[in-house]
Amino acid sequence: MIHPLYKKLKRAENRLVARKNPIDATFYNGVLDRHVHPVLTAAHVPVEWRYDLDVTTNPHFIERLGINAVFNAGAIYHDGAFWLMARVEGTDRKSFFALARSNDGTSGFRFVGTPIVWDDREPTETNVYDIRLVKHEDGWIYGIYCSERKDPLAAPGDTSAAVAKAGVLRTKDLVTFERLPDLETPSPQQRNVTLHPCFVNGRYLLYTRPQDGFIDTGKGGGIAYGFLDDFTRPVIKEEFLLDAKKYHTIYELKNGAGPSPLKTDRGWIHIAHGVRNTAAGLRYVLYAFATALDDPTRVIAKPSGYLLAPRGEERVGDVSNVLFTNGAIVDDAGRVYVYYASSDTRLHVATTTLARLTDYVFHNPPEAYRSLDCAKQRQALAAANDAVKKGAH
Ligand code: M1P
Repeated sequence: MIHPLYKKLKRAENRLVARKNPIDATFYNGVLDRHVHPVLTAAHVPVEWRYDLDVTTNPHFIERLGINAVFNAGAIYHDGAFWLMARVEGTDRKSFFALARSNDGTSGFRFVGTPIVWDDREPTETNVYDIRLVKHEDGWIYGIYCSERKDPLAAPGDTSAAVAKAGVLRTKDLVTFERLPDLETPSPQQRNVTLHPCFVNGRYLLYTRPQDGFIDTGKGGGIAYGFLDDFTRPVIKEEFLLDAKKYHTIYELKNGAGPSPLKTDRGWIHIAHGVRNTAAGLRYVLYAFATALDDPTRVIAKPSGYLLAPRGEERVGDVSNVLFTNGAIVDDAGRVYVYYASSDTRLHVATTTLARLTDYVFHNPPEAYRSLDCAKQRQALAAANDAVKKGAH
C-alpha cells in the first residue's frame, strides 16, 4: 500500500513544476533577460526517485535516496520539446544524468523516464557531470561529459587526487545511450569539452580545456581546440589555443567552453565561463566571444567583461559565487535560451535573441586590459552621449 504522505509530497512537486516563470523585471542589461525562478532544483526530482512509497517497508516515509542539488545541464531541442540533461547530485555526492522536458523552455521542466544509465565500459569512472549535448551534422546527438576517477598514481593516503577525462555518449532518440571510449588528448586531464555541430574540413572539431591538475589548469593556457576523425577511436593528437586566460581579466585563472557555439549571420557565438581568484575564493562568471563562420578556430570578436555574473540568491550555494553554463537552445524564431547554474546548486534560464547576442558580441568594446585605458573607453562613451543629448535638444 502507498504511504499516505506520498500524495502530499507529489502535490508539492507538481505545484513546483507548474509554476509560471516570468522575466525578472528587476534585472536589465539589454542582452539577456533573467527569469524569476530556477528551472530545476533538487525539489524538482520526482518523489519516486527518492522515497520508497510502500508503507510496509517505509512506515516513517523516510527519504531513502536524497538529492543534494540539480545544476549544470546540457540542453537540446528535440522532438518538439526543450530537453535538459541535468547534473543531479545525490546526498552521497555522486552525480548522475537525468532528462527533464518542457514545452516552452522557461517553465514546466519535469524529469521524465528514469536516471540515465548505459553499458558500463569504464569501470574506474566514479563521478559523471557537466554534459554538453549537440546534434552533429553526422546525424548523432553527442553528449560529452566529465568522467572523473581516482588518480591511479595518487600517493598512499591521498584519497582526493583525481583524474578528469572527457567521456562520450551518443544517441539518436535521448532514450538509448551508447558509451564511446573516453577522448584521448595530449593533456593529461580534460574538463569542459564541447563539440562543434558541423564537420570542419571533414573532421570533428572539439573545444577542449587542457589542464595539468584536476583543479588547476597550470600551463594549460585556456580554451583550446583539436580535431578528431573517428568517435569510436577518439584521439585528438594536437591541441591549439583558442581563447587564452590572461592576467587581470575575469578569466585570469581559468576558463572553459560552455554549450556548443550558436550560429549567427556574423559568426559562431560561444558562451564560456571565466574564473578569477578573490580573497573569498574562486568567482565564476559567463562571458562570450565569436569565431568566424568559415573558420570556427579563429576568434573574431570578444566584448570586454562578463555577460552574466552571480546575483542575489545565485551567489550562495554549495560552491558559492559561481555561474556555469553547459547548455543553450536556439528556437526557430531565433530566441535563445541559456541554461546556467548558480553556485553548483540550482539551474536557471536567461533568454535573449540571436540578434541581441550578435549586437553584444560584435559591438560592445573589447577589453582594454589597463585601468587608464578602461577609463578612457568610458570617457569616450560619455562624450559621445553628451553630443547625442545636445542633438536631442
Ligand atoms: O565548482 C564550479 C565548477 O567547477 C568546475 O569547473 P572548472 O573545471 O572550470 O573549474 C566543474 O566541476 C563544474 O562542474 C563546477 O560547476
